[in-house]
Amino acid sequence: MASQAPGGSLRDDHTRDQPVAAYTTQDHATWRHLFERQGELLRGRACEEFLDGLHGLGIAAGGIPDFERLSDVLEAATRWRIVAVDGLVPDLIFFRHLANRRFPVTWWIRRPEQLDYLQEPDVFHDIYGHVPLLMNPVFADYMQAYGEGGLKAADLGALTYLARLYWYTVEFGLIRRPEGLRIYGSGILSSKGESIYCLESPLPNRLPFDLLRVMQTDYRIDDFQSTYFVIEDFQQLFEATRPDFTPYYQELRGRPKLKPDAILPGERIVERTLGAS
Ligand code: HBI
Ligand code: FE
Repeated sequence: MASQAPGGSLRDDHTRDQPVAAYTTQDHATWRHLFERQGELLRGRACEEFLDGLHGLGIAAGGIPDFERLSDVLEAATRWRIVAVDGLVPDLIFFRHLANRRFPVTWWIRRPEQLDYLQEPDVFHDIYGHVPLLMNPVFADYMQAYGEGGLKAADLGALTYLARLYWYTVEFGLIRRPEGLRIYGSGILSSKGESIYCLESPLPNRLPFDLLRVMQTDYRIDDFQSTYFVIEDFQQLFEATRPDFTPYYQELRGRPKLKPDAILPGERIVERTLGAS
């Protein structure tokens, strides 16, 4: 990472104070570049809720934002706050933060040579990709329910299934709108190439969201997705997480894992409708 290693100590919940002094001018320039590039791309591609959240947070192109300031705005809207972490944290720690309406945000930013791709989340992916939708009350409740579900899934040895749900919704989800498909997944919103590919390429399958089908489907972490799942609205996601998942996990244990590009007999592909449908 370009930012210098932070000074302060790491707390036992894997959080630290955001090391704002560690950011270099290059780091802020990298933020500006990514922010402006995605801003151009996402008009007409990102869902309105994302654009409204980004605007509501007052995140500027200027440079890497202050997490405490963003948390004050976010907390007033949906009672979420941001906590700074060094990168991916253990599942249980992650779920516990989500269950308490704390979103873990990696504090450092990618190097200039990583502008188009990096494996693990950095501050641009987490702040720009994830935080704006936490301003939406329904999605904010879904994310807390997901965290609570994760703690239960851990007890049931069912984390693989729940990781797929996170991947195909929070990270790579699409939503259907009268004017066409729109993006809400953070992994797409923070990626130049995938913001275009997910809506316009004929290659990937786009399937209607189905909870069990999602949790049965494996995913790729090193390339664009082979399948995107399309929801009708965030309420559908939130409702899907209401029931106790124990019987779902039971059912899934009896089903084979599906490859990322699988299509089952009779499955309906959602059409690529760009602009007026
Ligand atoms: N940690 N900081 C961070 N960010 C994530 O998105 C994250 C994580 N740990 C685990 C994890 N995601 C995945 O296992 C989710 O599917 C839960
Ligand atoms: Fe993410």
